[in-house]
Amino acid sequence: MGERLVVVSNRVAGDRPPAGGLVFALHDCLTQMGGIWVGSGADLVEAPAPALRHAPADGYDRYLLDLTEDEQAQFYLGYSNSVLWPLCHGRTDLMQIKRGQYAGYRAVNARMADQMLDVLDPDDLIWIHDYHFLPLAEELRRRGVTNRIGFFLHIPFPAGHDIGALSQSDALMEWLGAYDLIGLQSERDVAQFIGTSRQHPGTEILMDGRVRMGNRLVAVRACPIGIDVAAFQGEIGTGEAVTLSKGEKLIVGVDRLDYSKGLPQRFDAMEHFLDTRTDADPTATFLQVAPISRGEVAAYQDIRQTLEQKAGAINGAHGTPNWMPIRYISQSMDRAELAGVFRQSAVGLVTPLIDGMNLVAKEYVAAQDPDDPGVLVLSRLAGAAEQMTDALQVNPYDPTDMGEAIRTALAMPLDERKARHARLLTGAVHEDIHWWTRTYLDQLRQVRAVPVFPLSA
Ligand code: GDG
Repeated sequence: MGERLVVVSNRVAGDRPPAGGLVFALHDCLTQMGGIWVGSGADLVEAPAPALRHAPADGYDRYLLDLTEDEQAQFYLGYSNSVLWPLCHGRTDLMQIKRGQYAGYRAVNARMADQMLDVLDPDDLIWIHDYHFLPLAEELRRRGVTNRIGFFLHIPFPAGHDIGALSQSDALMEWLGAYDLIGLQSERDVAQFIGTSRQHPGTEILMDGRVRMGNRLVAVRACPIGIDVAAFQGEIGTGEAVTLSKGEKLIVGVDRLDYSKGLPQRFDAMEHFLDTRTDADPTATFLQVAPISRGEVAAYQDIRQTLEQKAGAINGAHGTPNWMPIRYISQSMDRAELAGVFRQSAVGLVTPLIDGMNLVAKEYVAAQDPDDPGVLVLSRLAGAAEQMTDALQVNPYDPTDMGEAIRTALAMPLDERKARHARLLTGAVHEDIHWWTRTYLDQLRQVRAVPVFPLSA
């Protein structure tokens, strides 16, 4: 049998075309290459099924592990999103370590490995995604799987000093040692990984950039995810436009409602801009779209309240009967509408406190009119900042810095806007989503974590 691609990720595309981000990228890759996609089902079940549920899709096969309510609580909302997500985003203060979560996380990974054995072939190229399934390769290896297994972490690799907050910090490195290739979003993440590896017993950094982990050699590479530029541009013009008055400029932010996205600081930046406004500044309305995600986790409820209060206070202080400076929407928008709003906006604000990559930054650039483009204001702490050096880069913790960047962006001459945009667009087109999958999978085919002698035999 020839090579077949097996992708594993928590979310799997449903029957309708996927809306964005990771799911879109993997759907696109599998549609082109064929293969199978393994992940969690959308609905909860009463009791675990004895096998993965087969759900064919157009061009590839899906196999779903349906979670019980308890597994959803411990594996997904618990260990994945209340422990690993805050850890990787530098928010150890928001970690909610509770009894049963870790066991639930391990149990779902073990069950996934057990049930995957029924669908795996010896020549399969296995590509596991994200923090939900960190231990999956180790589980598969224990069951005798010798295939090449790659991992891609979509979120930042945790800082060395934060990892101590994870009760299973040693296990983390052992899980990673079971892969052949660890893909990370940015060079910053690779540096974090190397720094952490140095402190981990039994791990050694080799001259060729590989890492000896226990008795295996693992390759670690930065491979920044991109978008399908043409597909996103194809959405423009099909959605409804935002109504603005004459001369009014639009500033846009689009993020899942998440504490890593720097939204309170962004609202403060808008407040700074309004507080220091002069007659030279145009009237600018800030539209923030922030669909609720992980609403069951307490930290996500808190951020929502904070934003509602800030929006109300800023509008109360600066609004007039005919104009409100902030339009804040906590519902999801249609993708076509989103593309149109990006196109209409003079400024795109993408200011996460930390982010693995951030696809909105790339989508904003893709959506601009090259003859009259808007300006991207980008956090220097987003993974995307390494590639997108022609954005106006800001410190997302500093509302004054961001407020002044809004002013600079609104006043930027057309020539400079065009030059910056052209370079950003060239980058987004060159390192797009197809480049990402091709580059990652080519590397996975080339590397092999050959077993070597243990360090201290
Ligand atoms: C993780 C990492 C990394 C948002 N609101 C709406 C909507 N979106 C779409 C955006 C974009 C996607 O969701 C969000 O992607 P991001 O990359 O910005 O962020 P995460 O969800 O945190 O993704 C991140 C990514 O994985 C991929 O590796 O870049 O760093 O955290 O596509 O447009 N789409 C629609 N309506 C909305 O209201 N239709």
